Amino acid sequence: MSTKEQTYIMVKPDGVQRGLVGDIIARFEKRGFKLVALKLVQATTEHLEKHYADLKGKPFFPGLIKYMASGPVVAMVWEGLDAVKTGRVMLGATNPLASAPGTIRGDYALAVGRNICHGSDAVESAQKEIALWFPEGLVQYTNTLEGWVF
Ligand code: FUP
Repeated sequence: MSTKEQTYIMVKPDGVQRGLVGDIIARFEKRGFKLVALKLVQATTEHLEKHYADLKGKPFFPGLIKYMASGPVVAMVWEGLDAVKTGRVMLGATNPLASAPGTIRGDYALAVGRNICHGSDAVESAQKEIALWFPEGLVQYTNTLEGWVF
């Protein structure tokens, strides 16, 4: 059964610098997800180490943190039916070479270490990531276009 969820989606520094923010936002808007939080952030290494705590110890971890701290990221929360799973489908596989055309990574990326965007991989991690990136809370509003955006 599909349920209304919130997911944390982030445009990484390469996505911001390549001018892909608008395209990525447009894809989530057009699909029918509701934007409930959005900001441009220059993250500290400490903050990024918390975000990627599960990957600490991986050989690529230091390079990943350096990449993610190399410029601002766009932090967003999108809400809608099966937002976590559907968001990951829209992003494509972690390794862009394995991402299908039509996905964000499949259309714009080649290297796993420059894969443009992040999306929560489970409802529990989405909740943790949303709390980490938006401690101030989300924006509450009602969408009047009933039946389109849930
Ligand atoms: P994802 O959930 O798709 O973000 O994938 P992971 O949590 O496994 O990896 C997080 C990030 O680490 C990826 F987006 C890119 C980076 N990474 C590498 O640089 N090399 C790898 O072999 C795996 C991941």
